[in-house]
Amino acid sequence: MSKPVIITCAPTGGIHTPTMSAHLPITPDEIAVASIEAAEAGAAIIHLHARDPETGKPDPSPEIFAQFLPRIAQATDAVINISTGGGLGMTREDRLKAANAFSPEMASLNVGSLNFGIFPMKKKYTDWKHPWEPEFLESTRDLVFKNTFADLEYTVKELGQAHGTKFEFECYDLGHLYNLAWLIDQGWVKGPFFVQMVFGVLGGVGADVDNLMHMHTIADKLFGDDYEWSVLAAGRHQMNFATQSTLLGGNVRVGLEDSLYLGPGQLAPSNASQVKKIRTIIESLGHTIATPAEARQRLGLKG
Ligand code: KMH
Ligand code: ZN
Repeated sequence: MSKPVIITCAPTGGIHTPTMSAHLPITPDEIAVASIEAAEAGAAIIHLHARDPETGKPDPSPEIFAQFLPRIAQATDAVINISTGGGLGMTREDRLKAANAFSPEMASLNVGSLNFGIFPMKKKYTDWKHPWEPEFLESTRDLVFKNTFADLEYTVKELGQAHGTKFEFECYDLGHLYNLAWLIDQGWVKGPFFVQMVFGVLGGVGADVDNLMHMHTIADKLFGDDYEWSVLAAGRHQMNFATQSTLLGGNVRVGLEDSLYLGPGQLAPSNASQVKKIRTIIESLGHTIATPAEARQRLGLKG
């Protein structure tokens, strides 16, 4: 019998923009409500970014996080995971500000640099709500999502060692698994490791199930029994890949950060709708979902 599936929900992110969906949570109130609903629907971990409430632009200010984190913590038992990916163009100090301020149980760590092409999305939209949106998407044509070895060292020492925060290690390609193995070899991070494999980002590994199988095989070789793995896939691949992960004994991530859709041509009306959908799939395949307490125990979180 395989272990209960840990569902992570990422309600807003720093990639999709307000014009793309009216259901994308932007304000602290919207992010709080979306997170609470997602937790009630079965998400054990909530992966969080903040946005400027006026423009919807990704914003790393702890003052904005402070307007929704306590509400989520008060209303749910879900594990709070603060992104250190932030938004493209933020400095590494910006990216760590909120996690440093709130010392969460978990934070994301992007385990390598990559091109992060969001500009193809621009083609689908014409009537922009804010001028920053098309400019931001276009800027990704010539931007690297920078996560150098120095950045990785800084983050694991600043958060992992100083706060006891554990990481959602986001791996967008095979080489990123080896970067994580390098961090382990340095003695800077301790297991169990939570490896979030990311498929279908332009610049990262494609959403092909052979890639998933191979990354899983290599992660098994590198991390043995000392890791939990999870899968997220961008856009239309989201549910398919979450299902494949479930079938292979992995965990899943959904949320409007990764896909705005619930099904083909159907915008997701909420984050909870995606959590409910993957939960139904998981349970109909004969699996169960993990509670936050089970996730904490399996991932070795400080609680
Ligand atoms: N949007 C995901 C593909 C982060 O926040 O650290 C990447 C992500 C990055 O979740
Ligand atoms: Zn994120």
